[in-house]
Amino acid sequence: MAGTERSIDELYQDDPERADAAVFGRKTGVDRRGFLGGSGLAAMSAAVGGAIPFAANIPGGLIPAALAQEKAAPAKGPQYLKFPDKHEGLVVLGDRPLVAETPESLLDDDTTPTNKFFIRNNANAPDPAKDPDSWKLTIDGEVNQKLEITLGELKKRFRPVTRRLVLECGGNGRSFFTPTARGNQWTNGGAGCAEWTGVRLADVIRAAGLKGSAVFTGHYGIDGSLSDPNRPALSRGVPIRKAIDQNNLIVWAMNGEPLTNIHGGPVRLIIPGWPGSVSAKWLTRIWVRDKVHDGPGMGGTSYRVAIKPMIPGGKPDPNNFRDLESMPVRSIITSPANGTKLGADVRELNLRGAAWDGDLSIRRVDVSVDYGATWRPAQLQQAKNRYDWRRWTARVRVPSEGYYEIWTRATDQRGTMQPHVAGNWNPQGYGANPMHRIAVLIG
Ligand SMILES: Nc1nc2c(c(=O)[nH]1)N[C@H]1C(S)=C(S)[C@@H](COP(=O)(O)O)O[C@H]1N2
Ligand SMILES: [Mo]
Repeated sequence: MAGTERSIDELYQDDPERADAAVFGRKTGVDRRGFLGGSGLAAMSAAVGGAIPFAANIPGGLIPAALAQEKAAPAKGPQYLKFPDKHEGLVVLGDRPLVAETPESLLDDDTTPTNKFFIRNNANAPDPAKDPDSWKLTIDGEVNQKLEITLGELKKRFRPVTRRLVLECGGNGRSFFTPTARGNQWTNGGAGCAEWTGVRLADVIRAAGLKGSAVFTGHYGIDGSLSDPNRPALSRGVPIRKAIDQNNLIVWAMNGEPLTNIHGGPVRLIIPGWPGSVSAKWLTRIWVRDKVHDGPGMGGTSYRVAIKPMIPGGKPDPNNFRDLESMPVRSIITSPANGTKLGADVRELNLRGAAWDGDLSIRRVDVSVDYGATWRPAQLQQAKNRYDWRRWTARVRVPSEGYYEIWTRATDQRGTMQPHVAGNWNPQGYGANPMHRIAVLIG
């Protein structure tokens, strides 16, 4: 089936109307030979294995969730991660450098366990530190007093706090772009929400003292780039106004355990709400700059989105980009899993999920079982602290057996809602946050 699904994806990219005709047989006067045997809805329902009670509502040009193969998955199917102490359900998006995502259904814990947490390396991870407490950190540049401190001293000198914070890759959702954008083809699993323990970045910056000339930070880890080990794999930063936010932490523990090497141990930054790439792992230096930082991963089209919408797939105008700062609003269904089959007599589904939104907070989450014709509110759990995600639950009824899609969409404080499809296409694929859809078969 994988081959067929890929061609459906391609056909939807090329010509959504013709693709609809091929799948559903909706239009007359177009080639109906189709991918599903040419008899329209009957073939579609045969392919999904049941009647489609809300078939009339299926929006044109949208690949049915049951057929939408993750672009992340190579033709031979998803590759599962084999890595010490990691869950075998994580999906590998790249092996050199190692990148692995967490399928939505593995994000069903209130706090994401470390073994299920996604991995994003831009180069090879360094060897584990032998003596974590002697690890050295430097804060220099536009500061009154350069600060050189070991991790051991950092733990004693500043007040430790523990917070549950979402960490999300800037490219999360990239696979939903049409045409395909360059980079790891994340679905929604380049995100997790763990308990992080460390000290406030703001306290450490204050101890060094900012000069009036301070504009930006530049973050450094010890991992060298794959092509040139003397150059950092990645070095991004944030404007000072974000750097001094009380919610940013320099952490040494994740979920109550010493930070593991793969997640940047012994010490890393967590700058919640912004692309994960500013949360440097294996942190050695914070360089306070008198201008916008220009390390690898800054400028060009890296971690940047179009200011004026560009033609999808078109040639980028270098002047039309700005850094992606706050991550967009997103919600996911974490239970049931996509593709779940339930007994013929089931009429009620208990749904669970999560929602989060960069620097803003979530106003509401709604779910639909009829392709968005009607929506019902989900019940939101309290956040533990700022930048925590909101867990949600919902109970929905379905009228009969058959094939359903469950949709979720979150709305932020300002009323901004997740779109039906990824918008504001950009060459490296940032900011894709379409509604999450899963396929469920009853009977
Ligand atoms: N030193 C260093 N820090 C890094 C990276 C890296 O490659 N090297 N990757 C960044 C990116 S792009 C992301 S999304 C997060 C991923 O953190 P994780 O692997 O702990 O999930 O770390 C960030 N910090
Ligand atoms: Mo990332």
